[in-house]
Amino acid sequence: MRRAVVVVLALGAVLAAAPSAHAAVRDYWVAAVDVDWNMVPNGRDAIEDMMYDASQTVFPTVVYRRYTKSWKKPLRNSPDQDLIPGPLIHARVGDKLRIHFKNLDTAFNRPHSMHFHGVEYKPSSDGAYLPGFSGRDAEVKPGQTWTYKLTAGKDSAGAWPYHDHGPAMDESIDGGMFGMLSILGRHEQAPDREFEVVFAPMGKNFMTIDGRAFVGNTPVFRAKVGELVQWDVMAMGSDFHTFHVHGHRWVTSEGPRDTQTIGPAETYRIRWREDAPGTWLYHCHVEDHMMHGMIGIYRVTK
Ligand SMILES: [Cu+2]
Repeated sequence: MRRAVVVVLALGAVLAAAPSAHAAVRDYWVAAVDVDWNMVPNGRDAIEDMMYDASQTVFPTVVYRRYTKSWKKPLRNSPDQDLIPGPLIHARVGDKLRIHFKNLDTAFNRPHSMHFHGVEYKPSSDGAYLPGFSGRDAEVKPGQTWTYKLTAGKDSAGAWPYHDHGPAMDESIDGGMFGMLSILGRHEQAPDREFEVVFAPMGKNFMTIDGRAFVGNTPVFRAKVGELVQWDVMAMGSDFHTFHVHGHRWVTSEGPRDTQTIGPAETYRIRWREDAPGTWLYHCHVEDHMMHGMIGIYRVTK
């Protein structure tokens, strides 16, 4: 009798771990929210030993924030990260996504939208403003809502950008209205750790990762030896970047790399089985970008 219970429990665990055979419908509740964002909360460039005043590092802007159903309560944008990039939207190939968007921007009072890369949708879920052609999906006015209906297709596995494509797209992207979709294959193993790295220039003088500049402000990513780690890398803005991680290599279609170029709205997903304990740096290897803040710490413990 007891043995039968154990078998049933074990089977239950296997079923829970395996991806569902049936495609899911995943609902995300997202809002455009105005915030005062600080790019350098500790006021310091630790490597150059320079200090910054809040008047140089804080600016008012609009960002995407995740909410509970019907926008009742704010949520963290992802379990591990809650900086400038909007909610990390997860799906598997075959899933349908319903992204319920509300514009809560009262500071700038601009219409906003969400435009998604890498997934299938009808024109009414494109979110791109074109005077005379686009509809309400492309200019959701303050206080209004729109639901974007997306499908993760056979060629949708990977990391993808989303961003404001409304009438104020340029200001919005400069200010951080972007985020990522993270899509796994139908039966692909999920990583143990997922790190979101978004390279973007901000303000007049800063080059940020996830909206933060300089070691001590940018995200500290953590993993343990043996874990499957995944880096979702993206660039937004008008610059190209070269993503580099110390002490590690990864395999691309052109062979092993430890530095890889990424341009505006491009994305890639890098994976490795972690085997190198220590405190490492990750950064953009464009020297000028690194000096202006695009650098952070990666901690691997045994
Ligand atoms: Cu760069």
